[in-house]
Amino acid sequence: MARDKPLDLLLLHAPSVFDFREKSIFYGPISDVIPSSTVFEMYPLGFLTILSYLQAQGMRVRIVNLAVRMMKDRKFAVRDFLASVHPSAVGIDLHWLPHAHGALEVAKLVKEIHPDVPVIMGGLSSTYFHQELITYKQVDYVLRGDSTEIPLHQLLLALKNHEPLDKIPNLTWKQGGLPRVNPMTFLPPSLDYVDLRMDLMVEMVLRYRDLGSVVPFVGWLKNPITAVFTVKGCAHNCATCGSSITTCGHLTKRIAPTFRGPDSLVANIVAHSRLMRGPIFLVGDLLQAGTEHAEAVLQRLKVADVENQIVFEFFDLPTIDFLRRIDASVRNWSLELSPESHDQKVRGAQEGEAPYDNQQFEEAILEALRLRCTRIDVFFMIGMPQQTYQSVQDTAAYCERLFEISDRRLSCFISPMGPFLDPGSRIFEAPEQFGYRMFARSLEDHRRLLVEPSWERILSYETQWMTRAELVDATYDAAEKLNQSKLKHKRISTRRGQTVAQRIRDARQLRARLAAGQGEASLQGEISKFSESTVCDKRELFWARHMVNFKIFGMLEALGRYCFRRPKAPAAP
Ligand code: B12
Ligand code: SF4
Repeated sequence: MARDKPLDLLLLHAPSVFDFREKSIFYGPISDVIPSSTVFEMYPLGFLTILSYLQAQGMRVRIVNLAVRMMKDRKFAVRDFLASVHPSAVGIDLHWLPHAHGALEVAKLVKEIHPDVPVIMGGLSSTYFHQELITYKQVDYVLRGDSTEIPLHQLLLALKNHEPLDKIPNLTWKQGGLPRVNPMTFLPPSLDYVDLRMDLMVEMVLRYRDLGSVVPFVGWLKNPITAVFTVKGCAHNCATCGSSITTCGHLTKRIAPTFRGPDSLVANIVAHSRLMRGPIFLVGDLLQAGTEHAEAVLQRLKVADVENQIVFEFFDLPTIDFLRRIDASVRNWSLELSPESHDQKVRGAQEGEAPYDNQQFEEAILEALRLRCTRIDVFFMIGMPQQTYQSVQDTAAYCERLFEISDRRLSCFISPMGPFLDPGSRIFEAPEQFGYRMFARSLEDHRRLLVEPSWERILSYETQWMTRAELVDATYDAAEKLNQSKLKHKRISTRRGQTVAQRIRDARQLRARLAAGQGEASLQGEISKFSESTVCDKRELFWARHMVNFKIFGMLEALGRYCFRRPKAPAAP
């Protein structure tokens, strides 16, 4: 068998807490309204843009989702796996702060096993904490910014050719053991040079005979939702967000959002639709770029006429007219809306000023339901400024009102903001000013919090309106109310509703046992079941399944490209 080209970059995604399989930590419902679990096993979309870009430059890249492999196979030994691969460089994402523990532990293992292989970290949290991150022995390089494909390529070439590193933009590194911070000069003005190529995922599966390493989250093969990013940065200024306009101005130096061109965006949607039938999520509010831009996207979508469901999210409320335009252009569409609270005061404190009131919100919902919109998911959050326990319960009651005025296509979700405040968000930078008290500031503080025994103690903040204990109470009480409303209005089956209700009761009991000082060891193995599907059943997040989720013809095309272009490699361990 022909020997495969050497691996230029191995991209690793760590679990949130490295040894989660041995620990008994009661994480709570912190991941109930996202597809991944409390292990936060989803890797950044940026892994796929890095893969696409570097591969187009002739480099070989492999993505290994260690978190998924560890979840799927309790015996999967990370050390043995790492010893079996021989990449020229290793990249690890510390994009989301909840990976502060796992990402650093994986980096440590890589360094132990391959002391001469450079370890490169990247992502938004790496960017925020780059000065601290570079002081860890296991970290050689940190690439800052929200777009790293090109600087990463430059870095890999420079390392290969033993060239100087002082001109590589956005790089934090070490020279003679001392930290060096190169200026942050790379900020692409357009996003059309990168793509999210799913066919390369198929190729990776074939090349390494390894499906488990590529899937974005456990359960993805049954619910293959995919995403297309439309923007970097944001025009909004939500106080808790680590990617708001204020935060980006400091962190990534992006003072205004940059939008992906309509041609590139729709071409990417079409490419996804050739491979799979699942919904395609447009990450970011198209209207942020103005109606002309959004219209241009809709026109192209109309021509493309893909059969997949297209999921639109809006940060502001779309106008009635724009909803009608979507309906006229896309045959299968749904909406994600995040008013965060029903309470104008809270919404105003979170977003600077409340962008719309409940009446306008309801009008938009009713119009979407009058049209062909197949699904509306409405998200609310707990832990915002000015938000009291009572306000959270009133939000749950407001969900009941939404159920009353709508039909089964609409569902509501409520979840706590956590486990951490986003680094660099306006609240993170000035907690007292917003009425917050923080329990962690540095990367190391957050790393330590992650291994506390319960989510009440893992939460990195409390507010002058709710202590950590009250945030937990508010969550379970609101979740109970919402679950009852969902049952009453037939948003979920009786069985599902009863299971969620039981899980909430169990989680409360577990909390009481932990508070009573019962050793964590006595709870070994029990805890994970109290941390999932408590505030809602995770399956509510997913779309109706297809008989066959993937398209045979598209897969064969990818297979053909792989067979005729590439030599075969030995199977992955
Ligand atoms: C879409 C999105 C999601 C999607 C997932 C998308 C995904 N797989 O990446 C969903 C909804 C599932 C999600 C979940 C979560 N999210 Co989110 N998400 C976003 C959002 C809105 C857009 C991200 C995006 O489109 N990026 C574009 C892609 C192409 O770029 P990228 O992935 O960032 O990668 C580039 C760089 O970051 C960097 N990079 C990243 N990794 C690496 C690794 C290396 C080695 C290198 C060199 C570079 C590098 O280079 C990449 C290529 O240029 C941002 C906010 C925003 N407007 O940015 C929040 C955001 C990133 N999410 C955030 C959070 C907190 C979360 C959750 C922890 C929330 C929770 N408690 O559930 C979870 C974590 C999920 C998990 N890992 O399992 C925070 C992060 C704050 C922080 N610093 O920790 C953000 C900033 C804002 C927010 N509050 O939502 N999220
Ligand atoms: S939370 Fe607010 S600031 Fe952050 S990406 Fe969403 S709309 Fe923009």
